[in-house]
Amino acid sequence: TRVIRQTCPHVHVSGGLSNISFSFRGNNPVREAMHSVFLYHAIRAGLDMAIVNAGQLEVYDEIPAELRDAVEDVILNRHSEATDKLLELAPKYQGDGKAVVKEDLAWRDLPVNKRLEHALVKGITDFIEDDTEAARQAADKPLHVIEGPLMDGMNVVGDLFGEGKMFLPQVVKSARVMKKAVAYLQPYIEAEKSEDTKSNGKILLATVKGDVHDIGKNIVGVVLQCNNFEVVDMGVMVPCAAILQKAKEENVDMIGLSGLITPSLDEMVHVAKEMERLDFDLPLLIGGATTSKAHTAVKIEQNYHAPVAYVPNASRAVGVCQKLLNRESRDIYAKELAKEYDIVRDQHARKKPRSKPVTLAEARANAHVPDFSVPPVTPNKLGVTAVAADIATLRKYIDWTPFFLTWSLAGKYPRILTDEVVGEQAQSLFDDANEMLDNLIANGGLEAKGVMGLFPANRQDDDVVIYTDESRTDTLGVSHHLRQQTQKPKGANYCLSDFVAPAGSGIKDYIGAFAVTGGIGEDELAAQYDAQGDDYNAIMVKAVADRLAEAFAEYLHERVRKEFWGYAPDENLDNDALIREKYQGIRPAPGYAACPEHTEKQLIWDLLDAEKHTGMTLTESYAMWPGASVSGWYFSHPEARYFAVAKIQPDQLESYAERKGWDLQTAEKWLAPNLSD
Ligand code: B12
Repeated sequence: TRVIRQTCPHVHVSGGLSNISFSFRGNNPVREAMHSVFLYHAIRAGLDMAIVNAGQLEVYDEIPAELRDAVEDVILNRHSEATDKLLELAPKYQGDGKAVVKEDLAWRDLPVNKRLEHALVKGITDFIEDDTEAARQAADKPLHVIEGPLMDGMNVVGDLFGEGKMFLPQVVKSARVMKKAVAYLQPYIEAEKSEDTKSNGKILLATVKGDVHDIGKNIVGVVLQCNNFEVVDMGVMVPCAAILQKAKEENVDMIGLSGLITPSLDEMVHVAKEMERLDFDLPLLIGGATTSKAHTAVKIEQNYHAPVAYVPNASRAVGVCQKLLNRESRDIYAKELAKEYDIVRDQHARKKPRSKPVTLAEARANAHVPDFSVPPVTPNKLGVTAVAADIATLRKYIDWTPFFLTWSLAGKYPRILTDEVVGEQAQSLFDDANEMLDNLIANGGLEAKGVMGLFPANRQDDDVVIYTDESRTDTLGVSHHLRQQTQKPKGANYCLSDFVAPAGSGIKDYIGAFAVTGGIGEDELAAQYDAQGDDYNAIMVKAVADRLAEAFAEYLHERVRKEFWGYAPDENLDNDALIREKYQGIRPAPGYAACPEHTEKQLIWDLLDAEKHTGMTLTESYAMWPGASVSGWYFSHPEARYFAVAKIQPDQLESYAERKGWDLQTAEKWLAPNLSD
């Protein structure tokens, strides 16, 4: 690895780790020790990524010295008898790693500081109050327990995470232990009215105005706290002025912004411009699913003189924050960033579209023309229907794969549970999520609500006119769509409206709309967990609510096909087939690639009276509250399919603006992600 990195500095190195320990299958303690030792040395030599079971990794410093030496001799090929020695030693450590850990309470005999460190590293809450009390009695002041052994323990966690020796769910569990200890000490600290603790630095985190998503931000907050940063978390939908005022009040060292949907990108640009206008000099961190290095370089960074760092994930956040804290390293890092962004901007400017643009007229002439010889099925239940669903029902419709991604564990469910690399960690998370679902079903706390509507409709150019009734004379609303605008030598230039029969054709067609949430009560539950210092479950409840929202969308779509619209009454698919979309029809969601323009959700709200039926609301950026929500359209035609609109041209921008009744500037704002810069 070192030679590769030295010879080809821009080359990255990755590899599957388990291969090195294959001959020790059945002996997990030895395998885990081999993985940890290999990672420890390989990361130092420049390894960028390894494929490894995060739950099957011993912490390097905690491998018994005898075993570590023997493993190191083999991995580093330190002498000719290394293999024989390890083979000799291995049976001593034979046994199920899990059972060993469970039974081994030897750490309880360690001095209290070491017990606290062990509990933090291993995420064990069982004895934390007793140990914290013991540490408090031994300390001069309760605050010293935090500043001393607890911070020391968290520094170990932070270092291990930074070195790739611990993984995200483990770190979030460590944070829970820390918070429990701090909560235990709080009354004693307050009684003494002692001063604040000293941290590495203070970071303000906020999800920008108009956006409601906070799982990613909260994960970043936990990871930063584990590295002894003080986090001022302002929550979601935070206006720029409030962020900047708080930053001053709290005298923070940097500001971190988060956002999930594209309208949040503009808000981030606004915050950067305001920081410049108001003479701020704090570094600005940019993160969240919709952000990117390219957007940060092209749209944000140039508006603000101080460092602006795009941070792709939580594990990168610590390193970036550390570099930005100290003036000297900040200046060096700022130069690196500036250089990197110059390159990104240059690449962006020179980027040519993969296929040539066509005019809107040409694209329309190459529209998809579905076969309407079989007339569309008339829905069994036209109009608006509120639909309730209990969590026990929705649970059966959950697609679990994205749940693991939320926790940075990659792999497809159910295979991920037995995966050689991440299996154990995935199983443990899965068990925790199911325990939470059992609790929610038994005790309530989280509610799912939904509404759907089916309406007479016909296509009018690229839009779909939705009628009040079958007479098709009065318009209830117009659903606006965008058409693909690049050359398609082999296929059509798709637009969602293509899948609806045109007005004037005499064909009676229909469209559906839906809005569902799995998150009524999620904010309150998360706040309760937060108040108990339990970040792990605060994040877990939102991750579970997100799954329920998507499950609800799946469940409702099935009922629409079989019952409410009834165009596929005999459909009989299991959850796996549903996840693989083996059914007729689609349910594109505004914001996704086939209908990327977010304001269209307002029409869905108006058509369905969604707020009245579900309590769901839209923010000024058209994010839905609660966060765990999905909305979209139903198209029933057998040829209906998903596609990406991608970049559009000025003629379509103008046409869309006119159809929406917008000026060009407004159209440019909402269609920004689909316009060439
Ligand atoms: C799961 C998911 C959902 C879940 C909820 C996700 C959630 N609560 O975060 C549900 C099903 C509810 C959902 C709904 C919707 N979604 Co969605 N969703 C996703 C998906 C598949 C994964 C997102 C995720 O959970 N990632 C895991 C979390 C942990 O990662 P993260 O939030 O990015 O955070 C990490 C980093 O970004 C970073 N980070 C985050 N914040 C910060 C802040 C700082 C300061 C720093 C340093 C770092 C940092 O660190 C975090 C941890 O590593 C993405 C696609 C994708 N692959 O990203 C689409 C995606 C985010 N969704 C999208 C859309 C459009 C929607 C909907 C509008 C669709 C609709 N009409 O219903 C709704 C909006 C919901 C609402 N309430 O308004 C778009 C958003 C972009 C856009 N076009 O606007 C995406 C990108 C899909 C796409 N390709 O178009 N979605």
